[in-house]
Amino acid sequence: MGYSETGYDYPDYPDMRADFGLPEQYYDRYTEEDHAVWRHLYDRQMKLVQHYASHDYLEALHKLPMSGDRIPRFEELNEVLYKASGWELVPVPGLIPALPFLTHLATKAFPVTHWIRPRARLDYLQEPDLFHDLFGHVPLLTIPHFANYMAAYGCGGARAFRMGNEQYLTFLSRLYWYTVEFGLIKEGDKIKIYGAGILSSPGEVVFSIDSDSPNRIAFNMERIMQTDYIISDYQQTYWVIDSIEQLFQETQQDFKPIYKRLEKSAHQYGPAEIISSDTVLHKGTGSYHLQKAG
Ligand code: HBI
Ligand code: FE
Repeated sequence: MGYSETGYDYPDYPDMRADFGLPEQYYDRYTEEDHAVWRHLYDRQMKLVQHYASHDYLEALHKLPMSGDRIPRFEELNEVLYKASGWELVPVPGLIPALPFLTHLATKAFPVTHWIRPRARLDYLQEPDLFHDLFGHVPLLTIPHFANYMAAYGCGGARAFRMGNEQYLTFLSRLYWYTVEFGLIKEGDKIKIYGAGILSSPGEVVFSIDSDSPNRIAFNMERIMQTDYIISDYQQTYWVIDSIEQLFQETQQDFKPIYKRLEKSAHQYGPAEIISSDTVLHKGTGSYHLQKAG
């Protein structure tokens, strides 16, 4: 069953905790085919990220016990991760409700889907799998500034949840989407990738950096909070930060006045829109026509 439109029921996981965490990774349940899929995805992405990923990400990736041989063991990753930033991985059945997800982040735990996609779904899947979470998200969690951004995001998200206004969670999920999942970062005169959704996708690694089609705009938190995003295709706009530290600094303020201001302005920008106050680094041609990914 798993995540469905009606909610998050996981009858196949009777030992799942109330926080949607699982007691273990079930490492022995991985088949040779699962390990072969991991090898295929890892080798394919490693060829790409060497050139396109941020220096921070690459440096962090090489410090982790993660290779193309076999699916990594969470307990081995946790040893390095906990020493580096105080974080650890929590095995989960897949997508979990926003509040438990945010609460895990707030307590320095990253929910990682324990299953890996089947070969038939190599290029596209609706929800995060083991490869997306481990290869895309985990390396940056070894970097304190980024890990602290993620914990602050979780705290802010749980606080927004308490405020009881759906719109505040929408503002935050846009911020998460355009940074943690699809964020770009300046490195000298180049633009590189740090977003997990891009780093774990073969096509979007090249598209987000080399294609003329999407906009690339300097990071602006309140603008991002008002900007819709696309779920099942490449992004039409990428937001570019100056540094991971900049991202962390943005969270060191009370978001409540920001929510109130944005709620009043009720502005909502489309995914490809550019407005006069944007610092546009690249104005996209829009030549890539959205196709519903398989
Ligand atoms: N659950 N396992 C998992 N992984 C996610 O990335 C995730 C989630 N639940 C909710 C969610 N992301 C988003 O709604 C965040 O913006 C909170
Ligand atoms: Fe993700």
